[in-house]
Amino acid sequence: MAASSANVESVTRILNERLLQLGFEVYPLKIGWYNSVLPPSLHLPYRDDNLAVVVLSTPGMFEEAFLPFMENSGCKGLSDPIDQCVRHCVSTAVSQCFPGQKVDVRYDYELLPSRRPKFLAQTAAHVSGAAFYYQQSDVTDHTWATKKMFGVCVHPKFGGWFAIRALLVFEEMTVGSEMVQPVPPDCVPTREGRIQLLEAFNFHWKDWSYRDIIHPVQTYSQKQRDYFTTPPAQRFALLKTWGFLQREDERPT
Ligand code: B12
Repeated sequence: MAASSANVESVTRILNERLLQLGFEVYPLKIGWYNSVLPPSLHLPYRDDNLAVVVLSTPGMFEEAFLPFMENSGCKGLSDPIDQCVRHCVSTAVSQCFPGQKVDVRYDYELLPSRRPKFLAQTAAHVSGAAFYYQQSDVTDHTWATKKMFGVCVHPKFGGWFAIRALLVFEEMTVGSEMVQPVPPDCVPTREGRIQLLEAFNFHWKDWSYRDIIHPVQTYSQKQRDYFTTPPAQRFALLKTWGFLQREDERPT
């Protein structure tokens, strides 16, 4: 099918109708915005004017999507339960909202055969305007010498209390020049703030202080904190203490 002009507002509205109540947010972007900041080896193999949507999970996702997913025994096998839940929510929304449309859904945890991630989540979040991506290059005259500091996105409402989960590429939908690239809110504008943020994310990420670099409107609930501070291998045992995974065929061995 030839590419057809997309109504960006209607695509985001339809997705939001399904996903907002599950604790996700969606932000549209053009593939060209993403590819233009990356070297050719990391480009997505689509047209510059192809429509894509980046999907974030907010603090609400745990209670609004994950616990009900576990309750309904949606979790099967040994792969990460949160990843299974996100995949279930996003793929169901896409197939029900856009039946017959070619949509390439890429998840944050998926790797290409080259071992590279299937998409760079932080770059996608930044160019869509969802969350500013603070990188080493955003701090002038820093003192980290030759050390590589990993960058981190900050959401204007949730600070660091969110995750970037998926990129949907609408292979048959294009958008025109009327779609203007939004600038993400620069919520950490000072040099000192950016140094504090990057140091917290790189050297103390386990204490989660980087998440509070701005005053967030909502953070993870105590139950969600308990889940994410539990090492991944012990999360199945924790889920059992919460009454999930009780049926024989769902119990990991
Ligand atoms: C591999 C990986 C890791 C690795 C390596 C980290 C890294 N950044 O390379 C390890 C295991 C160390 C790691 C650890 C963590 N990670 Co991690 N990780 C990833 C993953 C899967 C891929 C990142 C990657 O390989 N990037 C490749 C490098 C080369 O990209 P880059 O540094 O951004 O460089 C590009 C940009 O600079 C771009 N570029 C150039 N110029 C410009 C200009 C502009 C304006 C822009 C926008 C871009 C741009 O070009 C460069 C490439 O050429 C992502 C998910 C994903 N699919 O993206 C999560 C991700 C980055 N991790 C995340 C997190 C939270 C963590 C941890 C805190 C653990 C956790 N999950 O709780 C720790 C903290 C880091 C630390 N201190 O160790 C989050 C970050 C969320 C956020 N707010 O930003 C992500 C996005 C996962 C998610 N689902 O949300 N991680």
